Amino acid sequence: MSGEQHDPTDPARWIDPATAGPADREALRGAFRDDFYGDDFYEESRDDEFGLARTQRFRRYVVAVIVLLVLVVIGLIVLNGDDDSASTDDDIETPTPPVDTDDDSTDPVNDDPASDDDPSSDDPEPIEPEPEPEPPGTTGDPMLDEVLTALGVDPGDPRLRFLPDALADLLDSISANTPTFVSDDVDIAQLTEIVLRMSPAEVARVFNQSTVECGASEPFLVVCPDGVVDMPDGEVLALGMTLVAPAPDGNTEQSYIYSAVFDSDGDPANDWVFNPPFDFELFQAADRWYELSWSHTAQTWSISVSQVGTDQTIAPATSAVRAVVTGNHVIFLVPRSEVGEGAYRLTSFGHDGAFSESNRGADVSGADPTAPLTVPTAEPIDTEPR
Ligand SMILES: [Ca+2]
Ligand SMILES: [Ca+2]
Ligand SMILES: [Ca+2]
Repeated sequence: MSGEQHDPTDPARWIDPATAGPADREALRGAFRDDFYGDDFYEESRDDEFGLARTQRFRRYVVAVIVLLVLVVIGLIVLNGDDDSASTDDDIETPTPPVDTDDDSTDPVNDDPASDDDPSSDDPEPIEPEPEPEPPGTTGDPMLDEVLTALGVDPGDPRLRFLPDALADLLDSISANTPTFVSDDVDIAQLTEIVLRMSPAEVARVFNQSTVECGASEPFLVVCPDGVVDMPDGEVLALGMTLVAPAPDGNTEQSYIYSAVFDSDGDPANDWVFNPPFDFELFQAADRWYELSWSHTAQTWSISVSQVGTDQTIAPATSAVRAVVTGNHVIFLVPRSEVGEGAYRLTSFGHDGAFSESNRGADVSGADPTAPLTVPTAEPIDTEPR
């Protein structure tokens, strides 16, 4: 390349168009090319000056675009590579269980037990749903349910023992007689046998702090003997009879005696022996009895407690007994401590107030009063507030 500069003002470069031949014109065009595009371009583009010039610029653009694209691609690769590495890390990373930084059970230095008990710093304990309380059961008799609930017993408890008694099986205290007073409020239809097991707190709550208050009339009648003492804790026998008709509360024509009788010591020496001709004497073979009486003349309920001696003497006894009267039910609540094993019989008796042979009738648990007393076999139930 010449590097030669062309002077456009040089008169030598001017030609006379009238005389200039093709060679002169060519020389002139060459000079202009050099002026506009330089010697290099002239050298390189002598075959196709303008096309090659555009090609050179185009190449520069292409190179620039390629470089830009390469940079963009590299950038994308770098960015994508970071994402890939992150996801790869995630893929291969083994999850680490959360560390309880407050757990000092293995840290001999930090032995502050209070810190472990801080619910705000520990993972929350899974909350166990409160079990739904079992709905109370029922005996099918709302009045009996009410008494059982007051005693702290679920009326649906399967340990309650219900024993049927024959209907219309009244008798007289002389087996040869036909009863002369026959009434549904004497006829026992069902027996209830429950053994309550009561803590000091429970006997206090139920018997000695007014839940089953002596003298109460609502929601059921509670009858106690004169000089009644506090119910001791331990087992309490709840022995009931369900009559065919409601108990005669308020009856003005007839008197009644409902009784629970026991062999209180298992010793036959003091058991009551009937006097002839009363071979169906209701209390035979028992040495202690609890008599709940309705007096139609006094219009009162009362309980007397009697103990038989070895000489067949009958003496009043101090007791914690309660009797509940409600609807068709008469229920005796007798502390086990007063009756030993508690071999028992329940009796019902209606009379005219004078035990007249012409106006009396009775029923007993079981077929007749010559049958042996029966020991309660119900499984004890721990009472609780309900
Ligand atoms: Ca009966
Ligand atoms: Ca005895
Ligand atoms: Ca009977």
